[in-house]
Amino acid sequence: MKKMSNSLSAIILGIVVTGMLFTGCKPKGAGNNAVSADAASRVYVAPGKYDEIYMFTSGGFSGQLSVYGIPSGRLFKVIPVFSVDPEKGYGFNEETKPLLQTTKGFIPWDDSHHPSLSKTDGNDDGRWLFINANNTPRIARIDLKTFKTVEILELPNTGGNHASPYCTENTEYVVGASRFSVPFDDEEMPINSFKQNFKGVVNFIKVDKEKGNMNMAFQIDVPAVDYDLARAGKGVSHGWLFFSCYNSEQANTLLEVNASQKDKDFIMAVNWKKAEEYLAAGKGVKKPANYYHNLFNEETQTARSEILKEVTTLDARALKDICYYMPCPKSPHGCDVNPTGEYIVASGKLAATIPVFSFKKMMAAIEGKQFEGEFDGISVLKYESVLAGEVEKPGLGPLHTEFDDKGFAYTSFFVSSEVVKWNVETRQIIDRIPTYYSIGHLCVVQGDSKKPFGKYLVALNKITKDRYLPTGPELCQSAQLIDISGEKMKLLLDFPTIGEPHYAQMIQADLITKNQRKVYKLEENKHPYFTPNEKAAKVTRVGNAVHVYMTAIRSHFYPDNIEGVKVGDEVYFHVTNLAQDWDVPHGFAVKGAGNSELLIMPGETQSLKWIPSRVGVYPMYCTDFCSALHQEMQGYIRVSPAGSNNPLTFHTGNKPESEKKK
Ligand code: RUQ
Ligand code: CUA
Repeated sequence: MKKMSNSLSAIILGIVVTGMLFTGCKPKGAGNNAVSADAASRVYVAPGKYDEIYMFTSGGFSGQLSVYGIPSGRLFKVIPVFSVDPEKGYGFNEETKPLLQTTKGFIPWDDSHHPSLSKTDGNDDGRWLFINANNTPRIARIDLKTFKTVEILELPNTGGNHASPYCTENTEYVVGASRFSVPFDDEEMPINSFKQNFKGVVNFIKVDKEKGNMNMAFQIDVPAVDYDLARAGKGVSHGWLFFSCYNSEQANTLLEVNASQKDKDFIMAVNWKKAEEYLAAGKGVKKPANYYHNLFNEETQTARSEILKEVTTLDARALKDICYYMPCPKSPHGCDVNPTGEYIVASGKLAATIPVFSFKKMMAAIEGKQFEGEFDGISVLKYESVLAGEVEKPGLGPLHTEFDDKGFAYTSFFVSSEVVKWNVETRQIIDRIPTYYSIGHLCVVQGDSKKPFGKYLVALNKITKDRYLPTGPELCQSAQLIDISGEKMKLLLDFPTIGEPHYAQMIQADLITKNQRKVYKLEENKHPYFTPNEKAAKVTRVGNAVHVYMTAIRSHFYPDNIEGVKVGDEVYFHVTNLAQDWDVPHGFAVKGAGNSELLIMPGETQSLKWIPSRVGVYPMYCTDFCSALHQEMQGYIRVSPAGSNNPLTFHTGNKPESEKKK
């Protein structure tokens, strides 16, 4: 979005708002005086008290997800998802490396945009959170019992998984669609044959009701345009999905001009229940594909990758009643569905109004064949026949809309830097509040569910300018907390975010806290290198592979002296944390190791691979301050020359293990 801002500005400056320098524009009323008098007390969470709300914020180009408390704006945690994280050993320890495997190899980074909480009956159930990788198309699942990434599924034949990952009403599916239509994976052809050869794809990923495991159910082949954002229908529109798309010009170069030619692009309505019927009737075609499914097993505490070779596809051009296009003014971005499921709000970035579509009218228009024609084999409904009405003169550069529980919608305006509150039924504007500066997404607590909690809204801003102490050329991204409990919106708090906060989801805290896991029980640990107690600790050698079955407990490792390792050995430290108390992790690090530390939760086992390249005596130690004698939690590994005959010995305390046994 940050990059888009330049091109967007060129167009908007040229054709809409001459003279308005939008990236630097300071909305009226900017400054501290815009904050209401009781703001401090509204966001103050006294020491030892809990926040009322969790906010899960995407890290954008950091590839991660961060967890905040609301209303305080306190940062609790950064959960690594698509990017490696040495702080947690994520992508460095042997257990999590498979999560980042793809058909393009091990990928240590991605760009993640849209967190999506799992739903039951259209409401956030606090079980899992899904998030998309935009660059190398994948969807990840985070388990909210542990706040860990436990699954990543690659999406085949997809470019730029941006319209993703949106959950249907009961998390039957999460979906992801091509933002960059492409030829199939591993096919190359002239780029200017886009119109003839490139393909758009919508992925439907089935989610297991009990475990949450993802499975590629099917793909729908759709025309090659840029699918941007999506929402599932709910209530009356349950069974449908709505995708915004731009570039119906099907341009493949200079999109800022070439994809802004037409007056209208589309919202694509997808009848996924119908798609299921066609699949059951055998209309799916199995096609070869190539993609990774990486799953973390809670029992073995280890991720495994499987490579999948097939995908079932449905052709939207042949199966006419799965997909319909609704014309939508000027490069729509956000596509949001209100709590009843009746209204679909589409925000055209370059449009002067916000169209609100009616699901009821859409169904009647389909029934009555109110088509204005076809686009690339897909029926296009008549704009007037599906429109409930338009919000007139709402602001400049509308992007995203969320809802409260009182029938109001809140739309973000990137160019005019504001949030606008309007009535969903009458489409009258009720209030507007400036944001500092250039808001992208916004979120309301449970604001995409059937039951929003209309107390807070967070504006997720792209540009910070003068709001914080400067930090060199790059300033932090910023969130702003807004009170939406009354008729007038009130600014309460600014707080910085980690990475670019594309989207966030907020949820009432008790829906998450009731499921928290505090420790991993030792008796349930099925890790293949689990060491249940110090007596079971050992060091084994098979060829040049040395496996250290190690334990950690306050405040020592067992063993803490190891000899007989040789240069060029592949040493694996499999460290089990024997603690069974909440919040007692141990860390583990070895001098010169080319990866990261381990950070091992109570009852967990993690493995660090180390190939010593030089002779020496190498200290190792605990990196997480775990007790008064944490600093003493240390040891040594002696590394001898490659051909040496030093036997493998290990111990903690004075007697070497070899002597104790005598
Ligand atoms: S997109 S605002 Cu993924 Cu709107 Cu960023
Ligand atoms: Cu264990 Cu510090």
